[in-house]
Amino acid sequence: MANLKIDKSDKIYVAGHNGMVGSALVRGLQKRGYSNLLLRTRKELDLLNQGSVFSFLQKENPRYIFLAAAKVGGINANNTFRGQFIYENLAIETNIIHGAYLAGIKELNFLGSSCIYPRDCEQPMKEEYLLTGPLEPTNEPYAISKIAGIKMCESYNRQYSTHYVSSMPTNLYGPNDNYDLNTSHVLPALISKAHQAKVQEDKQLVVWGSGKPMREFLYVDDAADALIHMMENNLAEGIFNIGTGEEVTIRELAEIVMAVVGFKGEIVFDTNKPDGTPRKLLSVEKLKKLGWQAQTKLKEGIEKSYQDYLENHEN
Ligand code: GFB
Repeated sequence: MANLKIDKSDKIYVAGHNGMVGSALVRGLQKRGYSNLLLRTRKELDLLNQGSVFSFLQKENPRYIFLAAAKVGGINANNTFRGQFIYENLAIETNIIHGAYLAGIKELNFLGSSCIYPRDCEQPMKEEYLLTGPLEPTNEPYAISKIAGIKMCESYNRQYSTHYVSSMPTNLYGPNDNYDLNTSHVLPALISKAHQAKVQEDKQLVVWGSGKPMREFLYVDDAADALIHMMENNLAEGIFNIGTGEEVTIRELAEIVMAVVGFKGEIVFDTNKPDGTPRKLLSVEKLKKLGWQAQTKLKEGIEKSYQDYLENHEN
């Protein structure tokens, strides 16, 4: 357990507050009455710049840090921008985690991803399966950077008695998602493609890969809720998976998206595109035992996301 309970007026730094997870965290924290949020845009603070990050943390000295800043993207972005994914994520993590330690900040929650687990991992994937086998090649640089972050938290806790925890969310979606078809994840891509196909009265929806991989999807406000729950429960160390415990095939996902969007054409699979990991279902028992469970059903979450797409991202 960490030292003291967090107070609603304590200064909380959300790194990456303009991203999908960071913005959901800000919504969630404000809803619960946290009134002292420390936020910096990329223009105000370059997280790749070690000196700037160190002096910012020294000066502001937040009580708690959510490390939600990261270079992220879907299967194509991960596979194409491999150098940027490993470098930028390592730089952001080392700057913030080491900077937090230097500034005497004891509590931090580091966000990773379910792709840290081995490609052919036993399912559902428990936290203890980390580093028990080779990784999925399409996102290995990203996964390695996130594993480094987990190990930094663990090592700093042991050597310096910090309370740095790591959270591993499954595939997230929701407001503020990225709809660029080259770099996005599958869910926003399918929402955008199905909508455009409906508007243009196309007959087909192109889905990458075989449609057979299975994925677990969590609405981002639920993920934020889990992260705040972790903070409020004073968790002090370890890895915590965040997911729904339920999975669908990519084909099933495309069918749900088509039903929500109202596109009635047929699905065609572009098998020149990679499938990636065959399955990655998280075991969510650890957080469940601590009283947290996802609330938003997949169809309901997709309906909300489609609404956000129509209001904010269609053009
Ligand atoms: O969401 P996604 O890009 O990433 O793709 P991953 C999931 C599955 O959906 C893959 C298929 O099998 C894709 O081939 N898919 C079908 C599509 N149609 C599309 C499409 O139009 N766009 C996209 N993007 N996919 C990422 C990792 O893995 O997930 C990251 O690369 C991270 O490291 C993140 O862990 C959560 O689930 O395969």
